[in-house]
Amino acid sequence: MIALQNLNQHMPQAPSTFVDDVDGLLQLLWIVSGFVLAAVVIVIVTAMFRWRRTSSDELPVAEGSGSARLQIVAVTLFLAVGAILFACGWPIGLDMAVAPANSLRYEVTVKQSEWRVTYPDGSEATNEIYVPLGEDVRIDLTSEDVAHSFYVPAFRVSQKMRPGDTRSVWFRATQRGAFELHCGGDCGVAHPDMIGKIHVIGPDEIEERPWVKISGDNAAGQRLYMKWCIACHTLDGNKSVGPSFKGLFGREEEMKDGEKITVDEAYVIESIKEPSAKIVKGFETQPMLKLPLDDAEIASLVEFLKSEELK
Ligand code: HEC
Ligand SMILES: [Cu+2]
Repeated sequence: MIALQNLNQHMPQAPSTFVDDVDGLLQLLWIVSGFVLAAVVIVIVTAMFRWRRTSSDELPVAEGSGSARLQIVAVTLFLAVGAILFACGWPIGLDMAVAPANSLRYEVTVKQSEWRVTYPDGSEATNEIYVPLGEDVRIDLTSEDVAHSFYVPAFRVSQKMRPGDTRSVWFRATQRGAFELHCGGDCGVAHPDMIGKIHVIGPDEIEERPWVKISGDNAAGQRLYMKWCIACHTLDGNKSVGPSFKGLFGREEEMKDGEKITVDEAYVIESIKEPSAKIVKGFETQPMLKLPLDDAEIASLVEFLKSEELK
């Protein structure tokens, strides 16, 4: 049991109503498998010593001399264990498969490498899905290219999707925070970039529609940010792989070689076009890569980076 508890600590924390059920089932499987493993090993080791062939003229045991009763007991026991596991898993599987009728309806359309979400009110966003705490959320999933899988490890939720076929998944989040959304299917070269976020916020906060800010005046730039930069740059002032974009314009910074600069348009454009030209001090270890953006795209990114929300 101690080992099991340790194992649990390595699993993601418990922020949806499915977590206890799914983890309980997993623990049961560990325990049952443990017993089966122990039983098999004991039988093998005992047999090795007890029924060892001791002399070369000892004949093998004749066929048909086994115990029919033992076989019946063993088969019944395994069937019973199987039936118990099935009985424990079935209601959980059913619960996860069928969304409650009055769930909030979201739609997510996927292609490499973005998750496009349509909110219950019809507005749209990319890669960031805001859901209200404590409410049932149903997400209808479709793919535009290949098979993917909507996988939120922290919620114990995963659902495959294929082009031309709508599947759905549901959950009720029980903890505020941002949880990672991954593609659970090995869908191709862009697979590792298919990372989104599920933001769990209060039902009152969701009325402010935080995702709509994302598609305001600088929608084009925001979308490019979501697509190319979000993995390494935050908008909230926190350091990520690279410096945050919060308060970027006008910021005074020191470069790796000690040079001091003030962030302006020319510097930002250079940072995007020639990332290695100037390296910010403290960010030397993981370089930024050159991204395939054209001048128009860079211009809309710059507009977005200058916008009011980021001051
Ligand atoms: C793979 C991670 C990664 C991605 C993706 C990425 N960057 Fe960076 N970026 C960095 C790192 C690391 C630095 C700091 C080192 C440097 O200056 O090159 C940086 C620095 C910058 C700077 C200078 C910041 C400052 O405080 O001086 C700008 C501007 C910038 N990136 C813009 C972008 C834009 C725009 C995108 C998306 C189109 C983007 N980056 C995508 C890693 C990344
Ligand atoms: Cu995928």
